[in-house]
Amino acid sequence: MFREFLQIEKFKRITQDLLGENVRLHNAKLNVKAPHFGSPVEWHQDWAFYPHTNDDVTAAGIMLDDTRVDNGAMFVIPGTHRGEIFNHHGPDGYFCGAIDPETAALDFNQAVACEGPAGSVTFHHARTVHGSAQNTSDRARGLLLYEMMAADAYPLLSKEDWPTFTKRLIYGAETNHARLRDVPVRMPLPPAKHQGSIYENQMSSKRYFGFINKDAAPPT
Ligand SMILES: O=C(O)CCC(=O)C(=O)O
Repeated sequence: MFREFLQIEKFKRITQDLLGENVRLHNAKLNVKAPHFGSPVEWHQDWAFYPHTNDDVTAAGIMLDDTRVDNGAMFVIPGTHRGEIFNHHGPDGYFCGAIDPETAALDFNQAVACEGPAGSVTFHHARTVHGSAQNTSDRARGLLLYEMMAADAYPLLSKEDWPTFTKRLIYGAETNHARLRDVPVRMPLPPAKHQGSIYENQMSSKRYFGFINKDAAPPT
């Protein structure tokens, strides 16, 4: 079913308008925020997690529930995809998948909430700074994310074998031509101490959004 969604004509057309005919899926994931509990996602750029040879890289978010700020809508800071790649390392020097909100030259007041009825779809560039707050409402918030790139954007860091890699091609034709562009890159190295999902990576990061439910440990 998750693969079938990618073949919806309108979704495919918009994605190819953004990335070109040949597109690879990097990852698909479901971020579910339970009522009163669902964790924040600290400010970050997806590009910091998976730099490629060019930045024709985007993520589509499909809202599975009516989404408002109070149930944890994702915020984006417009225009940041044209700027620098922020440091996503903690004070210990390890990658932690989050920007330090106290030192980064970012105006968080410029952030725009991606709100909409269930079924709404957003696309954000991999260099766009984004994040989301805890779900403080009594409604769940599900966000299905497809991270995708032009097929000639090759990962700078990958241990994947060829059959697995090429299986991720979703539109058009495979290529072994890596298109190189002058893009800012900070390697996510040394790797996060807390491996796994973004929630785990960010466990050692400073908090902007905070976690209100002080008695409850954030999900791992
Ligand atoms: O679930 C969210 O609100 C944001 C998720 C996100 O940015 C991510 O998983 O990279």
